[in-house]
Amino acid sequence: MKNAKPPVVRLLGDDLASIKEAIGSHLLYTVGKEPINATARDWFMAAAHTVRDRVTEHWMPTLNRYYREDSKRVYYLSMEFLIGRTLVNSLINLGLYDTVRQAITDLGQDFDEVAAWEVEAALGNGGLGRLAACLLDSMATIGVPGFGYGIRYDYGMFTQHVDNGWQVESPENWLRYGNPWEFPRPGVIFPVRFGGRVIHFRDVLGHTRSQWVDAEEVMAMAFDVPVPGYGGKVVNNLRLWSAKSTREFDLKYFNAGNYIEAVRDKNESETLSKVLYPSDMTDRGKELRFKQEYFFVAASIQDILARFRKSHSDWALLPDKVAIQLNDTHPALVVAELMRVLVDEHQIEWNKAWDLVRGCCAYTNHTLLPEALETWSIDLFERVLPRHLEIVFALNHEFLQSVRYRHPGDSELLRRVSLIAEGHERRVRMGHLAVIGSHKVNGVAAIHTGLMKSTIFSDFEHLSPGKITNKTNGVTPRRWLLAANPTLSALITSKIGDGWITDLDKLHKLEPLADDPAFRKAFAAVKRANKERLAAMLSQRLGVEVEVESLFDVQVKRIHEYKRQLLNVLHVITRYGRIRSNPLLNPVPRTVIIGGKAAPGYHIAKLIIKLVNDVAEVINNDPLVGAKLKLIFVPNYNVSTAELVMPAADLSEQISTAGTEASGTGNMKMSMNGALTIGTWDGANVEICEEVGEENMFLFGLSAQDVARRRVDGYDAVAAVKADPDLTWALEMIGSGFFSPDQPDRFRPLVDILTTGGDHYLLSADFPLYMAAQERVDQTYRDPEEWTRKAILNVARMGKFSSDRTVAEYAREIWGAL
Ligand code: 26V
Repeated sequence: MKNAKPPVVRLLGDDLASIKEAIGSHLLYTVGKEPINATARDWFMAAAHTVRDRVTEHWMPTLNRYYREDSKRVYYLSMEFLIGRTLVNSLINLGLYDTVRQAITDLGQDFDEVAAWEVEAALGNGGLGRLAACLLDSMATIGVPGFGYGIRYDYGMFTQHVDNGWQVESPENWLRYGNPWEFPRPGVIFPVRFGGRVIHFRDVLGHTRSQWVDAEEVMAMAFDVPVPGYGGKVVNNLRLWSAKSTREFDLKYFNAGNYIEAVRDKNESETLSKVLYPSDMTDRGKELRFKQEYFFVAASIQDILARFRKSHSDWALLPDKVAIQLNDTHPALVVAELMRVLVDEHQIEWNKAWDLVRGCCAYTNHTLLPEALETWSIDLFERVLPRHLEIVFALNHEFLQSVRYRHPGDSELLRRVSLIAEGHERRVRMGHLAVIGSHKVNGVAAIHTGLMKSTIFSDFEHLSPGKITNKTNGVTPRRWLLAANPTLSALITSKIGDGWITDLDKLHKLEPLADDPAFRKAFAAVKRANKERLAAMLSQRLGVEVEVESLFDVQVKRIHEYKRQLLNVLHVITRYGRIRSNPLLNPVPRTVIIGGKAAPGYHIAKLIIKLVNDVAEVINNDPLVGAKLKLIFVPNYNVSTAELVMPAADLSEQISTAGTEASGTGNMKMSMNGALTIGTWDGANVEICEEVGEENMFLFGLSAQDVARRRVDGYDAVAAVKADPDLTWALEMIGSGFFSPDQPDRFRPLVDILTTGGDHYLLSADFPLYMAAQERVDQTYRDPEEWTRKAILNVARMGKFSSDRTVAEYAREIWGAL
């Protein structure tokens, strides 16, 4: 009877009366309050627990079913999961949104206010972490047995304040009031070791064996977060590891009577999961970061293998039952760790172990930028993970032997593909380790995958043709359309039914409606309402009033030179100059909205934020300009802010230097919500264009090939600036201190980067083309019917960019799990 299917027992009611009663009970029994003294946060907690109970009812049966059916599990290993708030999303996925909203209202509370008390889970920097969250939603929705593994940081992404125009970071203690969505698992706890040394010996059979000894130990304790798919039937698991000092460690000190020392050291060993590194491209080489990577890799591998061993004794089955997806190289230590466990701890023969590792692992690359490609110094590696370094050396030796065999005499090739970069300091290349340890490697948009093959991994493409494949990113339409834009969703559903929610290609049915004036009117009204909603937030949070009739021109993303927020500002300044020099000009009124965080140590990015704010200060207070132009920096751009901003955008700015933005996902979110894109031939913009048609976008600028060619030929930035009077003037304004009279040379570094510094991201090369594209934007916006028609076609043709499609491709072509 072991395999008999147990009935799914549901004890909890989903009707209004049951929900009201449940919220009341949780308020009393879980929160410990009564309606008379409950705060909005208390009501949030009560509502969250009510929802969590109902999620949990499907969670255990899902996990039991995977066990019973011995399903192949997909493990998504990621240092980041940028989840955002959970309440509304879970309600929607469970089909309980209307009921719970009504229940809370009946209980005398404002639902939106209650929901706003949720502190978002910001365990990620940006695109990479948010993608992980979208893929989890889609895995649960389409029924892939997907398990996320990550770190439960005490401090996730910092909160950004703007003080006198400058970014100021403050730590976000998101767990302060407790996290209602997590289940602590004090019983699921694994040791993770660091340091020590390796001993080599011969076993009874005469085989050479290695053992890692004298290492320090930290414990990894699991916290589980249920992940409900749309429809609520499948609920997967996200397991986040938290560091705990070991018991032996506690006793050693306490018994010695050294209480204070013990507590101090205990805290130290628990720093591993304290804080997310807030820089998404740099901060390489930091020891704590390396330890964090190993910490979650070691814990996850123990957990994965323990689960496998519960139902299997034959190791050869591992790749049939376990798929491990490496989200960038951050978990690439999996390759060495899995080898170590299989060979050293389970005495599996080296070559067999290697086949198992490669059978399980696959690696996703998310950037080509050299400063973000991880390498670790041999010194650090050896000190922290001595046995792993031996394994890396051994793998490298074998790999290079195989290359040498196929390409005798090509020592340059060996040098290029080696896992070890030789320089003044030798370093382990984590990308190369991930590539050789995986059966598939993928990029996140067609152009990015193409560039991977022709640049950073070109040698591997020749050595193993077919290993590198493309999996274009997507976003979950549940959070980014259904939840974020209820009015547009209702309009869509009223016309084509609700099938689009799980089959986004169905949006195609909207196409004919682009030519229906009544539908256009309704669509435009929805956009206007969303702009009003955003305007209200801006007014309340920043005290600025914006004109809802104006074109909302939005660039929201991390602040990076390659993303070229500076190019956006140069356009704004040019526009300002034109308005000032011609007061009779009647331009299309614009509200330019910029939001994003800068890495705390990235001075140029912080200076760009200051520039945006200083320029805004001048323009927004110039009576000659009025509503014709406004510039607004939205502080603390995060998932919750994105949910307000995306539906309100008219124009989506995606203007990275071609070849630098791997995919972008904000581009998809805005297009899906009816914004037109002004963008470069970069990342997923290229594929969005293939879908929606070039006539429905404003693409401009150099191609990735043009960019590469200019850089090789040598680019004369000074000449490029001189050649363009608008650009010359805008830079002159910035450089002369017009926007910073209190400190005229404040922005000199920015001007220098674009001139004497050589303008690495080629802003000056694209500037005239960008201005021309902005001109086309204005002309189109002057014809509201035409604008709305294009906006509708954007929505109708975004089906490809559902993360359901992305996950289905991974499942079929990489994981073998659909
Ligand atoms: C690198 C590092 C370096 C060490 C310190 C911490 C850290 C954290 C993250 C990263 C890699 C960031 C790469 C990244 O976020 N790429 C973005 O991935 C998105 C999802 O695929 C994609 O849409 C964006 O275009 C891409 O920039």
